[in-house]
Amino acid sequence: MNIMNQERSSKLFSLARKSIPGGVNSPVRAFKSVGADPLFIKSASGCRIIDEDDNVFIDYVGSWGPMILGHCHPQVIEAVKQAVESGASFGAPTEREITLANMVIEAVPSIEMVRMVSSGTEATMSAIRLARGYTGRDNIIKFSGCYHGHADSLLVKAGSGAATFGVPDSPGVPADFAKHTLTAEFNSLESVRRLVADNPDSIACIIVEPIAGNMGTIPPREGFLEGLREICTNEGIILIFDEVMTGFRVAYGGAQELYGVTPDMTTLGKIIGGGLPVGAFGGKREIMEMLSPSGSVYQAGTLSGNPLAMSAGIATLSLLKKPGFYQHLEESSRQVAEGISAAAKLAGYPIHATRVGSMLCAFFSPEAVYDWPSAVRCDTVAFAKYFRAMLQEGVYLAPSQFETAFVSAAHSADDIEATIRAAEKCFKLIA
Ligand code: KE4
Repeated sequence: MNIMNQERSSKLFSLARKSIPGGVNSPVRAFKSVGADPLFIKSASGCRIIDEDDNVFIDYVGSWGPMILGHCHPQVIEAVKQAVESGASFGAPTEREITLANMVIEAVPSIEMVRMVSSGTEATMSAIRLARGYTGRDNIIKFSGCYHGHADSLLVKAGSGAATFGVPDSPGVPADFAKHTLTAEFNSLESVRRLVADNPDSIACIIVEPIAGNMGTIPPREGFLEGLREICTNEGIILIFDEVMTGFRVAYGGAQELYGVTPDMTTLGKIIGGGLPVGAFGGKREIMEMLSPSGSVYQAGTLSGNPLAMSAGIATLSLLKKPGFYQHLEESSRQVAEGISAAAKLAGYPIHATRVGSMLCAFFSPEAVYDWPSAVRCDTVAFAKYFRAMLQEGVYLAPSQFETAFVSAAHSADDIEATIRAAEKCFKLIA
């Protein structure tokens, strides 16, 4: 196996660590969990990224989800170029914001009104505040292994033992704050029912990734989402689908279209910005109109609805709307997933493979993975070895067992073939 040259990336990484904590602007990029130094990327096109040492990779991270069209789609580039020539930001309302808002509302029927922000974290943080303001309740329920960004109320892990209250999952989160976040198990309605029974009339919302994408890719079990819907309806709890990752990814109308379950609020991000910083949260009109300035729940943002990001989002969604887009993506994603599973089987290495649309994951575990406790039993050392070997073979996977791989419309049959050949070599290495 050729050992690729990483000289310039290594030099840049040591430079970066002098001025940026950990040398990166988001922790997972540091490649810490896969025992390697990060590659510094200088350009990308289609499904390929090129690092500072001119190594070329087939990219399955896609900027963690936004690049569903592939990198540098000409129509997205052109839209952003045109927008920036008229001004980068005004801090005033623009027509583009109405256009993208209406595209989102048309795509996702449960969204009657939507507010644009600049990240998924802002979207979930604001949606939770709005749910608390609308219900007058303080507690929220999230799920182990689900990630909704880094707002204080979401950096919380399940309380120890039988304690239902959350405890901080990061220094800097006050215990008084964390105690309002209750943690259930993904795919376990029983764990939700227990928390609701133990905390009557005090839960403002349940926030869930309808397809968990931040502990690897874990689909909802039959009846799980429907059960959450029923509990929320019966208890007056706001059901928030965090579709920052799944929105416009698994269907044009997101996971709620795929599974036919309607939340009260939805958070979005990633794809709706086409690679530029965007988040959004939306839902029922009566809830959304409680937001300032029409209502009393405060939320704001200097660059919310930024014209460049709106332009990239409008161009992206216009292309996703085209007939046949998701059918094509489904077929190529199926080929990638089946090819990687066959490669593991050929090498005699047991994996548990999951896929929903163009979100996929190979769990390095001989047993089924359906929640955080089963995900955390994966062999992360073996995954790290596989990741490094795939990198050497020119395939850029997410640098963590607990992430999702994304297929884009730009992944060709040849790219998929090359990926599968690489997987065959790499699984043999670790078997
Ligand atoms: P951002 O604040 O990173 O834009 O979005 C937070 C977020 C919210 N909800 C879901 C379902 C998400 O997946 C995310 C962010 N996803 C991670 C990737 N697993 C972002 C990558 C990173 O943190 O660098």
